Parts: sequence; structure tokens; C-alpha cells
Amino acid sequence: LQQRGCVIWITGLSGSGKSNLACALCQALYSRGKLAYILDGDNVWHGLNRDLSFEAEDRAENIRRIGEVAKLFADAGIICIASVISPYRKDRDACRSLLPEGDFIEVFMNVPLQICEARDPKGLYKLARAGKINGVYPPWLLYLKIGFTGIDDPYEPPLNCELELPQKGNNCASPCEIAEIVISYLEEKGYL
Ligand code: GGZ
Repeated sequence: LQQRGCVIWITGLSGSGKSNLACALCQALYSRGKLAYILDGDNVWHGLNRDLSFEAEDRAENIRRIGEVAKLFADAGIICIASVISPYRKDRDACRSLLPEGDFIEVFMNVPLQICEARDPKGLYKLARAGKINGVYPPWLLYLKIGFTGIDDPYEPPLNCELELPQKGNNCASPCEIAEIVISYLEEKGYL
């Protein structure tokens, strides 16, 4: 095999820039001739995990399945980028434990709630503050009240992650700039 697979697990609040980083990173890897694949809400909630809700139990199952699929990608020599809030520490740690030491790279998008909420790209924080996050997604939970991460549902930050971004409190760094930090890490560890 020419390429060593691994899992880059991007965790953080909604609006912290996980998806933008995942895209920038994927492009940076492609431009180096490396195969990468993103697992995120968009391609997972609608298919593999369409039977799940946002209740704590289902969110744990969502993360478990994504962790298992990410491991399969890594086994196949692909750099798998998981971009999910993954709010609970024990669920992320369980995904880590599926992989050989070093192959699970946890990247914490450490952007304060205040900033994520000000960005509010999908208007979800506004809905959450108004108590109207009733099944915005997935649709069949339309009338069920569910918590929103950071507002009325907890986010447990990593205690020992491989990378914490953006660095030096620089919340204005572009996704490409942040991706280059991850690329440097992968180079340093021999994945590139
Ligand atoms: C958190 C929610 C919720 C609730 C819908 N709580 O930032 P987004 O909008 O685009 O991505 C979030 C996504 C959350 O799912 P993830 O794929 O990240 O999985 S998990 O949170 O289990 O790790 C958010 C949106 O769906 N969303 N309702 N109640 N985020």
C-alpha cells in the first residue's frame, strides 16, 4: 500500500467550522495525491443513520457507527475525516479505541459558544434559544423537544486531543490555514 490510512476526528460545537475544515483538508490531501473521504452529518444522517434521532442514546449510536465506518476506511488505507459534533467524550474515546495507537487523530475545533452562536450559519442557535429546536432535523421528530448542543445539551471538550484549533485564540484563521496545520501534523507523524 502506498498510503497509510488514519482517522481525523474533528469535534466541536455546531458552527465551529468543522465542515469547512474537513473540506479544506480533503482538498489539500487531494492536491497532494492522497485519497481522503469525509463522513459528516450530510452523508451519514440521510443514509446509514437515517433511523436515528438526536436523543442522547441515538447520538451515541450515530457516533459509534461513524467510528466503525471510519475504521474501515482507515483499514483500506484511506484518510477518513469524520466531521461531527460528537458531544460526548466517552463516545469519541470508544471510536479511538477501535484504531491502532496513533491512527486516531482527534482535532478539537475550540471555538467559544458565543462565536458559534454569533455565526449561526443555519439559524439553529436562534431556534434553540427560542425553544423551537423540535426536530429541525431529522424531520420525523417534528413535535419532539430535543436538546441543542451547547444550549440545553452538553458538549464535553476533549481532555487529550492531538490538535486544538484554531491556534492561539485565532478564530479568524481561514479553513485553508487551519487545514495546513493538520497537514503538518500528518507529515510529522509519517502519514504523508
Ligand atoms: C445538535 C443539531 C441538533 C441538535 C440538528 N443538537 O452544525 P450542523 O447543525 O450543520 O451539524 C449539526 C448536526 C449534528 O449532528 P452531527 O452530525 O454533528 O452528529 S452529532 O451531533 O451526533 O455528533 C447541527 C444539526 O445536525 N443539529 N439538531 N439538537 N445539532
